[in-house]
Amino acid sequence: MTLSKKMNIAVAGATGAVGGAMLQTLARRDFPIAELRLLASSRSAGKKLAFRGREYIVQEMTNESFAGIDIALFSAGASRSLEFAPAAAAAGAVVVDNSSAFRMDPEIPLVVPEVNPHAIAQYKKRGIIANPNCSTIQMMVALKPIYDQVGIKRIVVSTYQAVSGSGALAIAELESQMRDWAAGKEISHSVYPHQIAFNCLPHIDSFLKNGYTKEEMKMVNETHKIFEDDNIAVSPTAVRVPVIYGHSESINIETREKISAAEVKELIRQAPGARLVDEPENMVYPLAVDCAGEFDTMVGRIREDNSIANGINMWVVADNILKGAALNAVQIAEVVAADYL
Ligand code: NAP
Ligand code: 3JN
Repeated sequence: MTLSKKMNIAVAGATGAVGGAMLQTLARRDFPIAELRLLASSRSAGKKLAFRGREYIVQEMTNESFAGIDIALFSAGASRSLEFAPAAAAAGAVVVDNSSAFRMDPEIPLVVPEVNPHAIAQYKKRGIIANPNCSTIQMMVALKPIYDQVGIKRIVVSTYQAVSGSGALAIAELESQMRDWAAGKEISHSVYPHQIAFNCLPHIDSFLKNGYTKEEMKMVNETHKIFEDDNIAVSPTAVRVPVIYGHSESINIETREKISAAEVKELIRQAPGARLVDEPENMVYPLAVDCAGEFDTMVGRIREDNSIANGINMWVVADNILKGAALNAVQIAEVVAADYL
């Protein structure tokens, strides 16, 4: 996307894992920036961060941080978004928020640019656009062309989520447990309720009364909002696995009309943001280790479900910090800059 006007950009949570990826993504995509303001907590005020070969000093985020800012990219957690995003919007910035704070607010659009870019227009009421949860985003990229072609009745999805989704401390916990295991030492844990090394935890975020976790219900509710269709049945199981970057998903769908595996492959080949990686005969399928650092959502193992009439199975992998968070936010900012400012 070629943008003509330079924007004043604030990154709220610039010292974090997602904030750092936002800076890298702005640089990789040549986003035209006039002024860059890096915001974090008082703990980081004065710290220096590099961007495009220049040093920037991190400032403490306050309600006064947003004067003159065109677009504010938030990834400082939901409570900070609730506290500071309205002030940023009131100061005239368009906020793109990575947290769950506003996702289900009916006045705030929830956007995956390849899927529902038209929803961005609704930002004008509150000045805020929400980025979906990482597990929802990659599923939407893969399912959108199928939804448009034949409709989707039901989605059964199991996620295999990388520890980077829980932040830098979780990466450190996995690495130290691996080292301790190799050294024959006792394994301790603090980020997760159980050992994550050599293990799979069917537990992401807290459990709700209905037996699902919050992470799983985010996938249900966000899918309905993004597809503007509350009739799709969605049943997720979210699992944390000992992978550092890249969420994988096993997705089974029941479509409204019959579609063949060959037709789905053709749709994925043409879908924006998706890449078909599907040559099982050559042992080629999407892998988390190959997705790290990539912008595309990779889709493979596409096959007809042999247990029902209109079913498709697929394996979908994306970099959870990029397409699942930072890249999706920067793509929204690109549309805002090109079409609305
Ligand atoms: P992180 O590495 O822990 O970074 C948190 C950032 O928030 C840091 O820059 C931190 O600054 C800043 N922060 C904390 N308290 C603050 C305050 N009072 N005022 C201003 N800044 C403050 O976490 P992360 O992994 O980058 O994730 C950050 C958030 O992004 C998550 O909480 C979540 O809401 C969102 N997220 C979304 C997805 C998704 O699925 N779309 C995925 C991952 C994360 P200091 O360094 O000064 O503490
Ligand atoms: O666990 C993952 O893989 C994704 C984590 C997302 C996350 C982590 C902390 C707080 C979120 C989110 O984006 O839903 C939040 C939050 O904003 O609620």
